[in-house]
Parts: sequence; C-alpha cells; structure tokens
Amino acid sequence: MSDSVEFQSIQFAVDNGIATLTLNRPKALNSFTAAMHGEVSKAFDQIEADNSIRCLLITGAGRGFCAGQDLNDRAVAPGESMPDLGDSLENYYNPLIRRITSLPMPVICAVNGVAAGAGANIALACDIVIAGKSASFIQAFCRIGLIPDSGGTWSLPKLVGMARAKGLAMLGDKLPAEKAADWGLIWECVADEKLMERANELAAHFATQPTAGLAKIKQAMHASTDHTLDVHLDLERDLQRAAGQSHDYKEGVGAFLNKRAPSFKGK
Ligand code: T3D
Repeated sequence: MSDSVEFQSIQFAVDNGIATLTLNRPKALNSFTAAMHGEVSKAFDQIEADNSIRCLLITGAGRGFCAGQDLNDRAVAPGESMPDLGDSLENYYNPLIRRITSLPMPVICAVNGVAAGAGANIALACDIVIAGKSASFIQAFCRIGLIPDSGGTWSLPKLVGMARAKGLAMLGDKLPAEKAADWGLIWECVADEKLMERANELAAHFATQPTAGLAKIKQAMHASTDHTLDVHLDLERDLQRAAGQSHDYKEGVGAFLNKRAPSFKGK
C-alpha cells in the first residue's frame, strides 16, 4: 500500500489497484478550501499517471461526506469586494467534476454522512454512489442565494426528472439516503456500519474487471445526453470496434468458452 504523507486536507492511498481518496476536514464537515482543492487535484494527478489503478473510491472522514464550499472563505469584510464565484468554479469545481467524469475507470462514492452544496454534486458526478442510511443530500445553494453548481443543474434533472430536480434545488430540503436510492439519485443505500465494507467490496470487484471497457461505457453514457440516437449509434460502433480489439474482450470470450474465470488486465 502507498500512503502519501504530504496531504493535510485529504487522505490518499493506493492499494491493490484501488485508489482511496478521503476528504479529511471533519470539523468543517469536509468542506472545500482552496488548499483542499489543490490536494485533491494532486491526488488526481497521481491517479491519472498510475496505470496500476483501476478504481477510485471517494469518501469523507467523520460524520459528514462534504458540505461544499467552506463558507468561512467567503466572508466579506466591510469595504471588501465580493469574491468572483465564477472564477472559483472555473479554477476548482469544474475541473474536479471534469476529472471525475472523464477518469477512465469506475469512480465509487461512499457517502458517509451529509453531502451538501457542491459536496452533493461531487458525489453525484461519481459513477456508483452508495450511501449510509444516516447520510443525506442537500442542494443547499438556494439557502444562500446561489444555484446548484458542480454539474447539479445538469445532472439532477437527468437523474430524478425535472419536478424532483427543481424541488431539490429550489427548496434545499434534506433528502435522506434511503429516499435518494428510491428516487434513483444514487445506486444503493446500506446500513451505516456496512458502508465501507460494501464500498471496498465494489472497489475490489472493479479492480479485477475490464477497466478500459468500463471506461468506454462511462464515456458513452455521458456522451448520450448530447446525442441523437443516430449520432450515438455511430459512437457505440466506434467504441465497440475498439473494445473488440482489446485483450480483455479476447480473454472474456476465451474464459466463457472454456468455462473458466477470466483474468482481465484492464486493457
Ligand atoms: O463559493 C464558491 O466557490 C462557489 C461554489 C460554491 C459551492 C457550494 O458548495 S455553495 C454551498 C456551501 N455549503 C452550504 O451552504 C452548506 C452549509 N452547511 C450546512 O448547511 C450544514 O452544516 C449542514 C446541513 C451541511 C449540516 O448541518 P449539521 O447541523 O449536521 O452540522 P453543523 O453544526 O451545521 O456543522 C458542523 C460544523 O461544520 C460547524 O462548525 P462548528 O460550529 O462545529 O465549529 C459548521 O459551521 C461547519 N460547517 C458545515 N458546513 C460548512 C461548515 N463550515 C464552513 N463551510 C461550510 N460549508
């Protein structure tokens, strides 16, 4: 296992093909500072450069997952100008969402407690979202005059439909994890004490799967939202053509025909 010691606001470890990134400012419910964004970005640099990593698991330390932007950094003293939140999205939140959604491997989010503001939408940008029963999702932005960012106004209507998306975004109510799973906002809600066991089980599964194929599934699913069926069929053709040349496809078919377990390399 490699465990980096350079980080203060996160914990980051790589073990058996699984990178685990834990947001680690529990006293402030793991809300994001510029320093934490910098550390998360460095962790992504490491993940993107390490071919042995086949799954990323994101979670939070303590009783919360992430309360979004640290609002202490947004206090404005009399006479000071307001911060430019567009710059904050451009420089920090948008690159993070782009990196999660384009990472060529499954990204699991284990939501261990409240996920509010950008914290909720960072979780929802992940591929497989599981949550402990006591966790919740809050589109807290409207409570302070903002709009859901980190992809929230894009992903929420797609995940739960326009009526529920608007209700979540415009009321800012707490959505308990069980209801989030019932609504299809997340994959699964499990008992709190089983959350990390289940997350690690899923990560261990993904670390043995055809990673490049899974990355193409993710790519196609994301691209589908902008495509007509006609355009999308062409994309599926191209991705399947590439997948059909892979080691893992050959291995999967060989294993099936020979009635043995496959041994995927992730490429
Ligand atoms: O600004 C930009 O760059 C633009 C991008 C914005 C993205 C965003 O995320 S905007 C939305 C920011 N987030 C929020 O508005 C959520 C604020 N937090 C809350 O509403 C509540 O804390 C929760 C509903 C999430 C949880 O409530 P509860 O009762 O379980 O906990 P609590 O007591 O409110 O919080 C515990 C501690 O965490 C507390 O500190 P203390 O009093 O014990 O010293 C609280 O101040 C701190 N905390 C929680 N959220 C934040 C925070 N500190 C700083 N920033 C936070 N976002």
